[in-house]
Amino acid sequence: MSRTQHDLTGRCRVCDAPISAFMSFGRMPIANGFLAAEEIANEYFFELAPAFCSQCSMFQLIEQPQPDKMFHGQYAFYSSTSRYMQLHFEAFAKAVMADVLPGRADPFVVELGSNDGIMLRHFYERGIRHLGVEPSQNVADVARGRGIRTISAFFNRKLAQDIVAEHGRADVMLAANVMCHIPDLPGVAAGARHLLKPDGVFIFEDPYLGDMIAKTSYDQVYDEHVFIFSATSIARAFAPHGLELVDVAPQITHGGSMRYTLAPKGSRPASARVAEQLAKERAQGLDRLETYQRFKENCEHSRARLMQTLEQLRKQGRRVVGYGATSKSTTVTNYCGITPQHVEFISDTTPIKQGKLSPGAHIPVRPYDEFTRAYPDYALLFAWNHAAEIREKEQAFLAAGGRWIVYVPDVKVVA
Ligand code: DWN
Ligand code: ZN
Repeated sequence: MSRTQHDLTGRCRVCDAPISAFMSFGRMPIANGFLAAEEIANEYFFELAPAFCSQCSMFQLIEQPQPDKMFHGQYAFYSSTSRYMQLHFEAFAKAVMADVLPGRADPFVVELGSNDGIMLRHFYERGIRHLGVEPSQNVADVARGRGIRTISAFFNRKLAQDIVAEHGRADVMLAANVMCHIPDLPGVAAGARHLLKPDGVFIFEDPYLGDMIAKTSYDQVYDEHVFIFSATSIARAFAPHGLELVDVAPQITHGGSMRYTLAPKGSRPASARVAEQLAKERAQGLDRLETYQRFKENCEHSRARLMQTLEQLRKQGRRVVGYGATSKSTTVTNYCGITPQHVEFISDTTPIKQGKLSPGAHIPVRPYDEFTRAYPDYALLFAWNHAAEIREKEQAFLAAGGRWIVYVPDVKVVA
């Protein structure tokens, strides 16, 4: 029997309280499941429905595909495709070296979901002991090719024990845009507590729930993002495992992210920023179900506005091309009903995506030169989180009369 919106219920992945979906984005394919025409018949779909746990405040998916359907030897996202993100991770690594590593003898740094080594390379280049844990073989191979020590595995308590047995405990654990992908958050928290030294720290960042709610950036919700975190939910999820939230730092990456620092309870004082952030989240209503019911209405409104714009341009015979075959765009195209009649193709610089069709909507993905060779009238900015970098390099598109269609925080056509 196929499940409907009404029976989308389950148990909180963190605290086990009963939860139910407050909305459904409908039938969704794997966000990074770019495919060939002959694979369409076997395309996998699931129901993308988020829930909010009133007990621990965790925003989560009711249903998530099996991890090996999403992270495997053909994983389509290579972190190093954005120059700005390279700079961001260099700064992140340097901040860790300056703030945490001084005074530590032969420190050991472990990164979860280290992808192609975009952050660990800075530790490797300085001869710092490091280990990447990356389940997607193809991106891990890129890191290994650069000399970065990487194992291909999913992190959990058992793996933490194996790492301790082979390398000893970690001074620092890092993760960027990874923790929100792991359904067994309690298992990772327990593994982290085991792996960390008593004075170690776990620093990770992920898209921030407060930004997603404020900007109606619903495209952060897709199969890989089983959670969207807040300081409130992170503090509550890690406390039972002896890890305390001791710092938070907002980031501009991925449309608004938060960096969380956790440490063994009592090992260091919590910064005043933590209490401030928790108060801010209460004021925003992140701990109340009504906030998510309003978010649902905002999503519906955004969808209507975007489709109205695209339909109008289609009727006028304008050429619209998508910019950036992001994971996020899979939610947008499938939730809104965007077809190849609305968007001729999606331009993307990632070779593994090119020549394929976008998941579910089956819009062709083409190399970037096809965008520059004959500029469209409009470019739908699916990679809106990289807007600064993209607008800087696409001035010729605007000069040629091209216009951007953006949908975060509002649907707008901009020069
Ligand atoms: O959490 C995740 C984040 C970090 O990365 C993963 N679940 C998967 C992935 O999400 P995404 O695919 O939404 O990430 P991006 O960084 O928004 O993807 C950008 C896409 O756009 C890439 O396919 C590369 C492409 N691109 C491009 O064609 N031209 C990007 C830039 C900056 C460009 O100039
Ligand atoms: Zn809960």
